[in-house]
Amino acid sequence: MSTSQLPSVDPTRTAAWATLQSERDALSGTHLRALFAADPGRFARFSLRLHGLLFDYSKQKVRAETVQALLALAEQCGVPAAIEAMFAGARINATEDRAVLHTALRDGSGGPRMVQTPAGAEDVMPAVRAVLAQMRAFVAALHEGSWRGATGRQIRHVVNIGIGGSDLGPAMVVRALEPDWLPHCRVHFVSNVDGAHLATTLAPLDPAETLFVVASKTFTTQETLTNAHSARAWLTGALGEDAVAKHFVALSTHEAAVRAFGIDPANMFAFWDWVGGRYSLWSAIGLPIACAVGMDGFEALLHGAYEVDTHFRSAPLGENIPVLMALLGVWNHNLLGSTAHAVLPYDQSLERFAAFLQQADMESNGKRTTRDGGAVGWSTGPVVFGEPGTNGQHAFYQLIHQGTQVIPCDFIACARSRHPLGDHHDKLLANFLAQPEALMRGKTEAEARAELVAAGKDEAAIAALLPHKVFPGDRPSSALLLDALTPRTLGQLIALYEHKIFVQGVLWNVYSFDQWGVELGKQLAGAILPELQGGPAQVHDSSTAGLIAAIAALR
Ligand code: G6Q
Repeated sequence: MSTSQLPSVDPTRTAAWATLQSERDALSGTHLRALFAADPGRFARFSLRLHGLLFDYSKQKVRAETVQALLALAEQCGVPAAIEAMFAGARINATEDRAVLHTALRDGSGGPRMVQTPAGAEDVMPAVRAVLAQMRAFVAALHEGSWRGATGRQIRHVVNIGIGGSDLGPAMVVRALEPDWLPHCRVHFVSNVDGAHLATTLAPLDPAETLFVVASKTFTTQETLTNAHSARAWLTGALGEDAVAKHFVALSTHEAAVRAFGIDPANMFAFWDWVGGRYSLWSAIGLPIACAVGMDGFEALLHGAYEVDTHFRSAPLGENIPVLMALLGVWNHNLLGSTAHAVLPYDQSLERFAAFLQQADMESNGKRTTRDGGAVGWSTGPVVFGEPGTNGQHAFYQLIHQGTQVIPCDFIACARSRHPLGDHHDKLLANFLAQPEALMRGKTEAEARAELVAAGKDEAAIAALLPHKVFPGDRPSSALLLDALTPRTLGQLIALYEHKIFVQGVLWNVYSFDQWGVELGKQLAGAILPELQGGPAQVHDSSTAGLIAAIAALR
């Protein structure tokens, strides 16, 4: 294992942890309402601005002393050194012996960015810029029509075939940037090995106008290769073998496998082992984004992320938004005991954001082994979930308001809509503001009683209804307010969460950039497949064997 792994620190044995436990006890009898009432400057004290973006954490259950203790925890767990190690290209993904350098993909400084290799330090920027130039030329050719399909027709549909990190990020971004889509070319995503996904996507498309982007870092992923082979059969069935050259490109780190599939390496867009799958939308994996919004749009996305990278690397911890997001998450999860975290964008364009974050967060920090190979003695990583508001309000918010568990929420909104329509956006924002206020304040018995009296209820009805109408409040949330959802602000938003996740991994003393659980899934399905296809039976538990037999009987 690399010697440049991050040091292993038990967060619960730091002095700051003990202070935080005292803070928890000190705050336990104090309602968030009281914290607001006691300090008219609370919003100003607990909010930060960055390039037009506002982060408000004043509705978190903290006071100044709590924040000080959280910042001390970051220091004592080595967060500043870890940030620097990541940006310096150290091989901090120690279990895979790799650097973590997705920030280089969006580095707009014009300077070098070094990756530490066993042979010494190497500047990655010439290769990064070369791929960006290759992407720019390809996207221009596609949109201008100089890259045409095998029959000479212009490409109207780009189908990205990938899964996990090679799907979720680009799919989320393309969906989010719908107002920026260029005309004449639509981008589609196929990820699931369920044949329905490919079949229903291809059904309305014409092979002569369709280009496939096979996105796979390893180019060995079963689902992606299965979909890619079926897509190839669909294409060659209509246009012949020679059509592959004009209808398939690859995004990968694995040139030999791309060649073996039959894609000319000239049509391959490379990236590198220091780009983690779930952090790869900034790399060649972002090609479908560039196809959808153009290369200028893609570079604006990179620029937004670069602005946050600069902030993350240079801002003092107390003014550092991703660091504070991470620390508040640890406070809620480890000290206050919440087990879930809701991400609630009041923006329909961000309908895939929670799904993207689920992977980024839960695959990164869903770990139980410390950096020195021991068992963690603290909880790592809440369950992340979410849906756009206001839809979620009519579904699962009930549990957030009145359930027995406290679920901290991130409320995300844009001040301006890209789809202005009557007073829709005012109503959306009214809900974005009302929900966290209600979670914070709750509704006291006296307030609930007054409402019931005003509604004309008699005393018996009031007595029966009152316990159900009380809301405890004191439920924490943060707000992220953007100007409008553009490539640049979306880049900022994603990078904030990426760095939050990184800091939490440092605090929880886990390796955030491996994913052995994903690898396990890849192994297990590969072992069972031959059995489903008539191969010899293997030894399984009785449930798995029973299910295999039942499938065979049904087919
Ligand atoms: C991401 C994970 C995982 C990966 C997919 C696809 O961080 O490693 O989600 O992205 O399994 O892998 P390939 O890109 O290699 O096909």
